[in-house]
Amino acid sequence: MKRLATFFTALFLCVITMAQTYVPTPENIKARQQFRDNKFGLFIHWGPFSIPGDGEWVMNNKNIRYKDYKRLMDFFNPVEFNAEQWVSMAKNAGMKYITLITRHHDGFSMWDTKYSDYNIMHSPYKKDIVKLMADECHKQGIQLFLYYSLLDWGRDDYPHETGKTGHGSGRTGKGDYAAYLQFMKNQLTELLTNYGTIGGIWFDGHWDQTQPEGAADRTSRINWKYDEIYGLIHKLQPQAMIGNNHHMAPFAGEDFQMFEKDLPGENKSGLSFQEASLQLPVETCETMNNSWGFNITDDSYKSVKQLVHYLVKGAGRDVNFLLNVGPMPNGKIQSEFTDTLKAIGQWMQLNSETIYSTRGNIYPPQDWGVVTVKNNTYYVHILQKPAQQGYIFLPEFKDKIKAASLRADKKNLKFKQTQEGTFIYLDGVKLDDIDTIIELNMQ
Ligand code: JFZ
Repeated sequence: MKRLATFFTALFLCVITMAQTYVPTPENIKARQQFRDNKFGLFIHWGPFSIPGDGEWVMNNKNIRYKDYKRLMDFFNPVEFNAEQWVSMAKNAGMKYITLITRHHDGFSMWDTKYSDYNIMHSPYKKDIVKLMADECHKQGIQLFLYYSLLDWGRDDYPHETGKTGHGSGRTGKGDYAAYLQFMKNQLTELLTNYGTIGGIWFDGHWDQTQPEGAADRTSRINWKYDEIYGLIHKLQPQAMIGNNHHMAPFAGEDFQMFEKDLPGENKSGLSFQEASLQLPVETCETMNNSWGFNITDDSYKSVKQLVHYLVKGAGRDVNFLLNVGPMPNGKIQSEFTDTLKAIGQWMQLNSETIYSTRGNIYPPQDWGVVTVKNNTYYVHILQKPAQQGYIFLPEFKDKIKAASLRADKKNLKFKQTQEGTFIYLDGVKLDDIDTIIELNMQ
């Protein structure tokens, strides 16, 4: 009797919460697991903003009026663009998904949209880039995520007067969020209807309507009505994962959390004050140099080692890595990027087993590196020379080890497990310049 009462109370509570909160479908839950397994993706910032070679914020930063800026559409003719090459490049780097800019803050739509004339079909190129990429991704079996800006520097209906950016665009008058929201819903409906299965939507621009990151007040000056936007997406493609680069704890209806240019716990970017979600998958994005969109003067390229370290450190924290390229306006990707991606791919060829489908956050990051885990195997990644000579120490590590070996040559390693933690002896081990991986077979 008592059990029955408990059952009905539980059922009642379930019904109440279901009415109020988003319950992801089984497909969506599966997509989240897949996302965690995938670990590594390619971010692509590309569009007419690439033409001036000054990053994707050029319109805002140079205060270019929209009526002048729009002319870029007339010169966007990326005749060298080859979707097959881009997708192969990503796959060869070991990436499992691509996140493509479909419309950035400058408002240009990279697909054949009915809802704005400022789109790729009105450029001399006249080919739907989202379609070309979607078809190729599906063909090569790699997931496609779509970046979509909530902020628009050109449209009159975007609530620009309360926005932090885009004030040099020459807009007067007041925005009309109801109209703008309808526009976004129309466009998102196209993106989630005409391009096959989509991995997810990567929203950006929320921060335009808030105090700067780091301020105590995190409220937005407009009500974005995310329940309507997210509801629409989940209705059209329930498995599609929604993420929003608002730099806060996830909002209701979101399926993953993102960080920008930081691992959780760091805040080098000044954008990452949020705590990492313990429920949702987490992703962090980073640039190959210091720019998202093509920047002709930016040659501060990160090394293969730095980028592999970022990937491994992310995996150790259970965080995906979305690595960006900003292709050139002609559709080619500069050799500095392609060479680095190739080298990362070579590292992945040998070591991806210690990354894909592993889970992190099982053991806290140490000065020397991180641990990733899959089934009964722990992968100890030594990224920095350990403080002590001849061994590494894993404080508090008490899980029982059966055998330890150096992954590179399968050589067995001695270890000792004590009250304080675990010692793994590195007798005769030559540390790898990027990552020395030790495999622990657990009892
Ligand atoms: C955003 C975009 O503005 C940028 O162009 C790029 O697409 C990146 C991945 O995401 O970056 C931000 C986000 C927030 C702020 C600045 C840049 N901010 O709060 O000042």
